[in-house]
Amino acid sequence: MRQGQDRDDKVLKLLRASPDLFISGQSISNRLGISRTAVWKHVMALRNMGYSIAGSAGKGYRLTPGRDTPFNAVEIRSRLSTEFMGRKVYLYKSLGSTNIKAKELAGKGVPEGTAVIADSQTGGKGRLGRGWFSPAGVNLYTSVVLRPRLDPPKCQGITLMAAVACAEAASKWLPKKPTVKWPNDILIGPKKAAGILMEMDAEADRVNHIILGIGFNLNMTHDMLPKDLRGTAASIMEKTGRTVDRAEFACALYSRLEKWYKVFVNEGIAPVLSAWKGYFDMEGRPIRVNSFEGVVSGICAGVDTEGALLIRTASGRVHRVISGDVEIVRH
Ligand code: BT5
Repeated sequence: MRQGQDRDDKVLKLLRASPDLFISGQSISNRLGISRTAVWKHVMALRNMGYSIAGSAGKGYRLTPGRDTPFNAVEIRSRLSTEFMGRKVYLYKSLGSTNIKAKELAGKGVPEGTAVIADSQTGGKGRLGRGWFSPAGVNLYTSVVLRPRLDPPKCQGITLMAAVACAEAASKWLPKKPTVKWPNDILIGPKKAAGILMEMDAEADRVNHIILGIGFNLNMTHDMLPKDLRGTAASIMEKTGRTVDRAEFACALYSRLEKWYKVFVNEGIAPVLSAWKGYFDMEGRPIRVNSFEGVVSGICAGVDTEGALLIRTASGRVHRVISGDVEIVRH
């Protein structure tokens, strides 16, 4: 890391606050408590990242907002309004999996909320050994490190908490709110737009860390998809026709994650579940659930107070499922 690199985002933030206006080097230097030479170095670094910053002797510097904002850690930090979620962010051009990198960082003791982003993943992970299709330049693939002081079994609710955060963040870009599919999918219409993968490292009565991984399809187009996902995957841009600024989306997501994580840790799962139900439209519909105990078909009877899925079978018996895959049965 270049010395002082962590201030690039502060200079960017100041320049962005007055778009199309010149701010003098002296004023930036006074506001950030750094020398004018340091200001100049930050401006040079930002230009190298692709920002268009005009400099004029006697007037100072002016940021010309570009059509394509660079997708990098400085851009994210300059837009972030959270206390800890995403405050430390590592962005890579390509990774095997952001969950694996975040786990490695968690082992080194990084603070709670540390985030990893990859522009593309070569081995993006789904649940149970499945994969996550992660092409470059279009979507968000991120993992955050959490260290809740909760009993490990209680932490299952973190997947539902993340689903609420994802749905709430995406609602800002969508004409109609997305829906959630128990336990870890966000859907746009009937198609999957995001998946959540929570991995926990815990002892009997305490959590060492949780890696919360989220893949959100933002600007991916249908022709990019492999054949097996063509009928089932969707992206926000496909729905709206408008490109989603990935840095802006990442910041919106971290802000909702911080909000709902605090609610979950301080107040428990009840308020999270009541928000989650606002995005859940499967109740009363015929479903088939594949879990460790086998396949159960019936009518979705909602979720219980712990977030487990309930299915009423033809015999009238209600099954409770704590993990599994749900398929909506269409007649
Ligand atoms: C999930 O698993 O939905 C969890 C996906 C989590 C991905 C993120 S990306 C950042 C972080 N780092 C990682 O390595 N992973 C996390 P599951 O419920 O098992 O769903 C996986 C299934 O979704 C696959 O078998 C495909 O059918 C489908 N799928 C794969 N890629 C997709 C995509 N981009 N969009 C929609 N569906 C996809």
